[in-house]
Amino acid sequence: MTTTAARLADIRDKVHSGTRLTFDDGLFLDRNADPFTLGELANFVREKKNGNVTYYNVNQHLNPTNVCVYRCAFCSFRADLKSPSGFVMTDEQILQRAREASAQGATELHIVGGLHHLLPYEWYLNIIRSIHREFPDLHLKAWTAVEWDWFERITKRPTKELLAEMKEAGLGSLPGGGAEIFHPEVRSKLCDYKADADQWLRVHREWHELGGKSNATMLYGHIETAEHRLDHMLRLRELQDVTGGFQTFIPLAFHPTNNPLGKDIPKPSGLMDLKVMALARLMLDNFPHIKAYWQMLTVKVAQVAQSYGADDIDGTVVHETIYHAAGSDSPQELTVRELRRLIEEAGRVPVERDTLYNEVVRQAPAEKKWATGRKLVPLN
Ligand code: V47
Ligand code: SF4
Repeated sequence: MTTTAARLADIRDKVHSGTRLTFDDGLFLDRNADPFTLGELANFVREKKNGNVTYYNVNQHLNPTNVCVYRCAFCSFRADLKSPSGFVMTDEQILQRAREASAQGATELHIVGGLHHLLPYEWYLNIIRSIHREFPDLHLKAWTAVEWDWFERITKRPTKELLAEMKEAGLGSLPGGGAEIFHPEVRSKLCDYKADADQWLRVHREWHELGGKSNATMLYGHIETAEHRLDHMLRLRELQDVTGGFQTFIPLAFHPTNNPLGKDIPKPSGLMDLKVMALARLMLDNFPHIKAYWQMLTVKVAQVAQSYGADDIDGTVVHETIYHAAGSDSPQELTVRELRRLIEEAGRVPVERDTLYNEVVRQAPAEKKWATGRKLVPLN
């Protein structure tokens, strides 16, 4: 047996016996394992944790403003304060979106946006309070750790106090955005001024300490190396060992259109998407779920990813703007029927979940509501 084959056999044994992989194991796999082997190993873990199920949810995205004080090099969504493309939604527009989501059977509203130069923290708090008051059944997954760090900067109040206050007002969970790549070698080039790795991790730790759940992301396929990706995942794994508050890890493929970073960098290939997905499943042994976010991976790769470690495909997602600004050619929404069909086609059993991974059992299928007055969007 060659040294490479022996090392791979050793890692295979570790995976099969549930032994945690090290940074060096991950690096070895990243450099040496072929896609079939990676898929086989990740699928073993995926099926051990989640059987044959692929989760989806019925959700909508709400981005109340795109005006942002930061200038992340990868961002195609932000606008300057005085830019004609900048927007701030009115209270009524925001409530109208929540009304629309609720009427269409959504269980979750995913709310994130820019860090506006002038809007006070109370504006963000009021969004949560007013939506929750009118639609208490809608789970509000809102504000990334970068936004929480911003709230601390503008209020001079500790994030834990703000998190507790917003929880009281109706906040349901935290989304995983803003993580990008934690390692300072890369982070300083992507987004030098916003919350750093320690601040991002602290906000999630505090939220977990308050009894909340959250997600984590990683933006890959730009200037980072395999070492940076592994470092990122291991920092998350370490916090998860302490709190257990993360639900899902979501690798986000870099989209290069309309942003400074994308000038000389192509979109990551489908094979890279699958490799990152598989390594995430293998390294993050304490994360219950890995999500293949179809909006950014494309429907086709998200389907294949169900055999490369992923057990979640996200939701019906209406009004997605962050990826579409950056060149995503995925459809803006999928109906429940389409989502279920593509999961079944991938050989998995579709299960609708709420944000906290409770199964949603509906009297009338959500697709009936979705079909009303809506055009079915063909799969790409
Ligand atoms: O933090 C921005 C990323 C994130 C680009 O928690 C880009 O369930 C690629 O976090 N190319 C926001 N990525 C989206 C996000 C998310 C998405 C789906 C589900 C969940 C969840 C969270 O989008 C940002 C940033 O990392 N992003 N621009 C771009 N050009
Ligand atoms: Fe602002 Fe977020 Fe875009 Fe960075 S990624 S510029 S923080 S909107």
